Formats: sequence, C-alpha cells, structure tokens
Amino acid sequence: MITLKVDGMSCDHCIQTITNAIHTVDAQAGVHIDLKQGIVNVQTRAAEESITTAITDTGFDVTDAVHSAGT
Ligand SMILES: [Cu+2]
Repeated sequence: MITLKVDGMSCDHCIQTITNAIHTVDAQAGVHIDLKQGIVNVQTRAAEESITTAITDTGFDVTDAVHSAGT
C-alpha cells in the first residue's frame, strides 16, 4: 500500500483524473482518495515513483509519501 499526500484535489473530477492516471500505471490498482485530507491510498505492486510520476504528470503535487511494508 502506498499512501500519498496530494495537493490541489478539490472535487470528484480531480479524483477521477488521479484514479485514471494511477490505472495507466497499474490497471488493477485499488485507489482510495480522501478529498478532505488530501490523501491518496493506492493498493498496487507498481513502484511508488511510477505512481507519483503519474499523478504529478496530471498537474497535482505529491507533497509527502507514507511507506508501509508488505505490498
Ligand atoms: Cu476537481
């Protein structure tokens, strides 16, 4: 599981944009986004850099990452 702090998310469209971007890296990824907290949780085997790059390429800023073992 990858947990990222993402700046600039404000609505369902942002959620959709980020979810789609993550799915271009890993179509099987489980994505959960907490809009109020600015948190993106990704259940994936893909590398964190790949996910982060996919998100930043859409124009959002990834400000922090929380690592957890066992993905
Ligand atoms: Cu939006």
